[in-house]
Order: sequence, then C-alpha cells, then structure tokens
Amino acid sequence: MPSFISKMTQILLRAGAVLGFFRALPVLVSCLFCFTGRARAQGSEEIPFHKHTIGLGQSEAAEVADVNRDGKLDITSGENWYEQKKDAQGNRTWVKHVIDNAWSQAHALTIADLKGDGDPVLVTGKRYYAHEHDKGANEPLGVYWYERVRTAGGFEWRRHIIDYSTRTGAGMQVCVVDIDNDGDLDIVVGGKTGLYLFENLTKGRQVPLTDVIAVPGN
Ligand SMILES: [Ca+2]
Ligand SMILES: [Ca+2]
Repeated sequence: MPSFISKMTQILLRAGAVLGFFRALPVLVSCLFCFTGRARAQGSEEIPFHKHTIGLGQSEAAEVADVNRDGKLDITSGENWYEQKKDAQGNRTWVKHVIDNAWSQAHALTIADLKGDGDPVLVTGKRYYAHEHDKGANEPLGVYWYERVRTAGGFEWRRHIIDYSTRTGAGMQVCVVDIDNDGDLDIVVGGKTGLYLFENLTKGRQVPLTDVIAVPGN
C-alpha cells in the first residue's frame, strides 16, 4: 500500500502534467501553511510532518504554480500570491503580493490553461456570504479569471469578468474542465445560490477587452 507521501506526490505530479507549466513537489500546501515530511521507514504509515507558517490569510484554497516564471514554485491563495525566495543562508522565504483587493471573500481558485495557448490563468470568484460579518459580505457576486501580463514597467494582473452581480459566485470550488467535449475548457461553479456552467465560447475570438480591468501588479 503506497504511503501518504507517495499518494500526494502522485496527485501533485498528475496535476503538474495537466497544467503543463509547473513541476509538482512533494510539498503539501493547505491554506497558508506548508507541511513537509519524510517517511521514517519504508512501508511505515507513520510520517512526521513539520509545519512552516507562510502567512495568516483567511482563504481555504491554495494553488501552487510558478507565477513569475523564475523557476521557483509560488503559492496563490485568496487575493494574494506568495513569491518563493531564498535568503542569504539559503532558507526558503515567502513574499506576499496582492493580486486584487477590489472585491472580497475569494475562497476557491483554480489555475488552468483556459485560453488553450499554454499560458495558464487564475480562475476565482466571490463566495456568497462566505462570512456575513466580514468586509464586502453584501457586495455583488462575481466570477473572474486573471492573467499576468508584462508591461513596460513590470507586469500587471488583468481581471476578466466571466459573470458579475447575478446569483453566481465561486462557492468553495471552481472546476475547469471540457465538460461538453468540444476542445476548450469550461467552468463549473456551485454554492449556496445554485450550480452553474459557463460554457467557453471564446475559441477563435479575441479576448473581449471591454471586460478587462487592469490591476496594478507586483
Ligand atoms: Ca516563482
Ligand atoms: Ca468545452
């Protein structure tokens, strides 16, 4: 029976193969903590894990990808991404960057090659009354995808609106899959307000610029 580490490594490697642009690591990321460990003995189910605090964010989901294409995997969670760096002693460090704080209560996110050009993007959205007492609880729902675009001054995130101010939010999970088997990726989201499918109709079309909002990048 494969060990827990072996199982998780297989899952991450499979995810890496699907996304095509990052290599999975035997590192488990849950919210903003990183757990690493090594089996004590071959065949043993007893695995000592060590917790490394990356940040104290509030989102339940996290994705691992090389956001800035420097060869080191970064973490995206909530409205932030966490850049992986090394200090002078060679220790791994994380630098927090805001992607977009114009809306709140992002709980679920997915990284996928939505455009089909080998350049994966971030798909996320607001969860309906994720926390009724928190900032933005009564603001409109929305589902968005973000791309990271180089500019003369560095780069910026561009927010594309998939849906806004209807009953559709991102709930606790964003599924990106070619559900109608026509060769492009579609989006399925569910939550307290229902279950919705967004069929991808952008094949062969220019990205609708009217839906693009530039977000200052870092
Ligand atoms: Ca990186
Ligand atoms: Ca499709």
